Amino acid sequence: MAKKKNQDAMDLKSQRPKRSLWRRVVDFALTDVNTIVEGGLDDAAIERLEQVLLEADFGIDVALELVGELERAVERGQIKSELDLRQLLGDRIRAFLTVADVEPVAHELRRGDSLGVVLVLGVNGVGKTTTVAKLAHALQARGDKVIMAAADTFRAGAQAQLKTWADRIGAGFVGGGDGADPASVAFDAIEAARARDSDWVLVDTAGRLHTQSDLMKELVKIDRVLGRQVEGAPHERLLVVDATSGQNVINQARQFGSALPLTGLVLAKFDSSARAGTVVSVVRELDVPVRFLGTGESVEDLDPFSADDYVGKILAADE
Ligand SMILES: Nc1nc2c(ncn2[C@@H]2O[C@H](COP(=O)(O)OP(=O)(O)O)[C@@H](O)[C@H]2O)c(=O)[nH]1
Ligand SMILES: [Mg+2]
Repeated sequence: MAKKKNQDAMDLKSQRPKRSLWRRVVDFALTDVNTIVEGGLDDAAIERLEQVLLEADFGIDVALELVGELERAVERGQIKSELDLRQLLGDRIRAFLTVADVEPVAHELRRGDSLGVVLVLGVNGVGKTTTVAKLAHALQARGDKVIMAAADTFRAGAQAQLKTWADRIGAGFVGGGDGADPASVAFDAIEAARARDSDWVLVDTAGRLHTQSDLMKELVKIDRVLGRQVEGAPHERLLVVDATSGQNVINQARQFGSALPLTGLVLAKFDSSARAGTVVSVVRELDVPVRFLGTGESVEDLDPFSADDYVGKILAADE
């Protein structure tokens, strides 16, 4: 479990540090910002800018909107310097990331009076189990008592993987063995939390069953069992997505989101080759806020998501 946090994200093909979105906008799309300030955006520059935004996975709608806004601002003479340009992009991207009815402290997990129940969802391999471990670690570090529930009973070894994390973190563990009924694991975990006076139950789930509809049915069943046992549970339904998988993330979010109302997204693997725009297009498309970024493989590698930090990072002036 190497910690990669301190390494610069690398563009694997070129082995050079990855350029920030801002650098790419300036270097590839708007080769000479002064010309644009004076003479406006010509078709070639517009096309290059769209290209840069699409390559960064903003998706077609957001890319077109951003370019349109920029064009209008240039026409109105509102862009007088590189700084104006950067500010405009930053403001627009920040606006895209703002979901209407989200509390300001988006990373605080919602909970009930006696117990907080968090259901963690997502397709295979995206980082669900690791995210459960990271959340458990963060909650335990502030003095809360956590039970990790292994409701992925489908994939061989999934139970053992979660148990290993629980032991390492010092959290409680409830499982049912490979092949057990996941809803009964969820049930047992709530019972155990009451018996042990725990503060949280974090439910890890399967990412794949025999069919997609089997999976969704199972998740809905787990959800219902949790809701019957604890008022308002699950208080969070977090969808974990792999930040490197680009626009596929949107399809995943749509599928899970149509089975259960999601309360937030966790973008795992944000440390590797995440493209800047994925976050923006997902939030825009689904109106579900990003709550955390996974930034590595160890338990500390989970950052609360902040739109300001995010925009600051992707529009950083230096490479
Ligand atoms: N680099 C990196 N790797 C991660 C991150 N989160 C999970 N992983 C790795 O992704 C792989 C799959 O993770 P896992 O939690 O088992 O996925 P699950 O199938 O959704 O439960 C493992 O090798 C994890 O170490 C992350 O934020 N960054
Ligand atoms: Mg797993």
